[in-house]
Amino acid sequence: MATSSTKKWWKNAIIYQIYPRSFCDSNGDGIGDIPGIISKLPYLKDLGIDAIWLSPVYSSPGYDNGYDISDYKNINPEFGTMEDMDRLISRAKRLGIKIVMDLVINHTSDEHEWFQKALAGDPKYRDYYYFRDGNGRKYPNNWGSFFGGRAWSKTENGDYYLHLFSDKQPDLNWHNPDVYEEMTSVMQFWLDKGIAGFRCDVINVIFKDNLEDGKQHLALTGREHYLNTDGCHDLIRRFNDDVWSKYKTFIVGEAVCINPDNAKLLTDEDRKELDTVFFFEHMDVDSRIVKWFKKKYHPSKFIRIIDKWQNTLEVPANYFENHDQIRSVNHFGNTEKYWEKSAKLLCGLNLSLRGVPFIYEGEEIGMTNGDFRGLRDIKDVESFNINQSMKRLLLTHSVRRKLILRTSRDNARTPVQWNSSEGAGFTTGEPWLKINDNKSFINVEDESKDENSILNFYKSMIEFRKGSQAIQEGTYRRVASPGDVYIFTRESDEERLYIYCNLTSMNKVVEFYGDRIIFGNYGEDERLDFMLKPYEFRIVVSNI
Ligand code: TEU
Ligand code: CA
Repeated sequence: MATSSTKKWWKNAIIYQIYPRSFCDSNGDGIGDIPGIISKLPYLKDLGIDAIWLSPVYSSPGYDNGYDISDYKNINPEFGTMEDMDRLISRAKRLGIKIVMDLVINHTSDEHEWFQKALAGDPKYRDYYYFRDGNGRKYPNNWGSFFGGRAWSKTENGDYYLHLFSDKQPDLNWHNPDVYEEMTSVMQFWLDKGIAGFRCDVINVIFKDNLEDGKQHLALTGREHYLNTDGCHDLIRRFNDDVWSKYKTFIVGEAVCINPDNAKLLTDEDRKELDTVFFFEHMDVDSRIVKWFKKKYHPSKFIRIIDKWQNTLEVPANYFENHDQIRSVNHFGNTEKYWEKSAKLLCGLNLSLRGVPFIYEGEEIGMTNGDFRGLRDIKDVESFNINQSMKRLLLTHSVRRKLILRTSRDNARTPVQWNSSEGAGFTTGEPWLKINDNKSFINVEDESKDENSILNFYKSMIEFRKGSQAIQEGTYRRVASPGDVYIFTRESDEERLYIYCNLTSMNKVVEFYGDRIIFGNYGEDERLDFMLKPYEFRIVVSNI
């Protein structure tokens, strides 16, 4: 077993994701920024997290809110300056908080100098991307984009370039060794500044085997030519060998459409690729192929998926929400009758599973989906493109409105609610995205004062996890129970914990094990000995 000095710092870390645009605005322009983040570091310290995953702050025209990068070694002026960034890194370091940056290397912005030079005809830079002619056909191949529509757009010269995401995000050609040199230099640049690792955006699609037509697929025609290719594994191993292993990094890959076998290959310690991956299967539990078409959510299925991944990965990256998903309390909880209890249950579950838990900004106060008045309030490029695709399918406005409002990524991107004032303490100006009306009672200031709030539940649960060897390092085992109640053990040499999660809004009779309840979201006077109440979470200890 590793000693404490050789043990990897991230194995017991709790990581908090910041989506900079929506976190805290320091200068009243309605857009969150780096000085805003710095001002909230004491809050994050007090919450008890160990590291921040910072969504992109690099120079960007912002068509995909920073996931379209135009200069990897500079800061978007909307977010601040390089001095601000250096200050964020050093202030966070003083508080013992590490910073993990987003690394978006599948594509650049079309406004990146490389793409601009490529468009101007410079052969060196044309080979950084995929330019092809239509060959007399309408498109070079039949691939689809993640954001709907085709994966190719036409340039002014009449040829096409590949983009798996929006047309403002041309894909890089990872067959070109110059691209490798450029990007490893970017990684080094930031690691030398003292950042602690990367969250690698869509890492398992970066290497395209070939550009042949793909099998027809409802959303992602072509994917067999770029998902989890051998070339991708090779590249990651080289990143690790040439750069990451020289620093004490934590590398988490966002792995789209990933199954357990592929995830194991990406994260197997001996293969020296990634430390862990974000999987999507639990997020898609209620989707029909694409997330726009929903089906009923069954907690039993959700539990089976989480259990499967607990048993798949050496160190699972656990999360219930992020900037691409709807709010977890809407997704897996009940915002009508059990908003508080279900938000606390999700906190308890996330923080008692095996692995590295991620908390997304606002999740710790139980923030809910956006209360958008209509499609005009939605800003996300994905929603925009999907709306266009749905128009082509002749869906009516009211159908498109319904489908998009309940699934749009903007649901998780509404500004963080710091207090109940008009700008929610997020901004003194006009916010870039509508602030939820429920800031009146869902906000940091009020929840800090209420000892039974969701925020204070997060704080105690984080503290509990930090003090528990069983949760931090123990084994995991699911215990037989009714399908929509999740019971599992976490066990160390000293103790066995039984974790109970009732993921429904009904009372559930279950078998109780263990000796003593040591944590829960129902108070002693509300609890029942023979069953779990709606969304009840309990930790019971049994001494061994
Ligand atoms: O997301 C990749 C990804 O799979 C999502 O686009 C997903 O398909 C969609 O959000 C489901 O609604 C990453 C980033 O997290 C996302 O914000 C970026 O837009 C995308 O890559 C492109 O960089
Ligand atoms: Ca600002």
